[in-house]
Amino acid sequence: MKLYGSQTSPYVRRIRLFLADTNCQFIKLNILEDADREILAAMNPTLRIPMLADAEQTIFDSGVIYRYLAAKQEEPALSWYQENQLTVINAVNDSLVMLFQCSRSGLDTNEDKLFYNLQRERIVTSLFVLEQQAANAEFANWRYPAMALYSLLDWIMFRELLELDDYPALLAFANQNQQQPMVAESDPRLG
Ligand SMILES: N[C@@H](CCC(=O)N[C@@H](CS)C(=O)NCC(=O)O)C(=O)O
Repeated sequence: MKLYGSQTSPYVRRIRLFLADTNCQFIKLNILEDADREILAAMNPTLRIPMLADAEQTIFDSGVIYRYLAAKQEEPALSWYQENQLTVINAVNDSLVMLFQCSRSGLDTNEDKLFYNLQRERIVTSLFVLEQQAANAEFANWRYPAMALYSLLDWIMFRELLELDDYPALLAFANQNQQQPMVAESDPRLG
């Protein structure tokens, strides 16, 4: 099996954390660089990472890759509640990726514009719920939702996208999981 992605992507990292105990090969791509972009385009028309190549199949989208791997490893399925947790984590992640790309395009995302306001509002409402859930120790087990949350939080800190001081339970969760398998090797700061 080969996982394609970047060192910095939080979507790639959650899969790397899930695959920590396997010998899946990690192929590092810089998707903004021509040669790697050709590999990306040949494998995934959505032009996003991660992608997983296994035998004849290529699977894309981290959520689908997770379900594929979980089925292969005979992991118990996530509950609907955990699926909702992932949706909330993804909502924050997607909005932050979009704002980050806007910033990188030279746009001022602090402007009072509908698009920016909608993303900021979603980020706040979603992080509020994740904070409550972390305070209730709902991410105490190092399973896929916790891995996805950890990858998001550490990416937020790495890119300095948000001040997390208003979310003490999320910060505590991030601190408590720094020693988990594959966390050090998948640190976006190594990218
Ligand atoms: N829903 C996708 C989102 C993946 C995603 O947004 N990946 C980002 C990197 S963090 C990406 O490839 N962005 C490229 C682009 O937006 O053009 C998943 O869960 O895999």
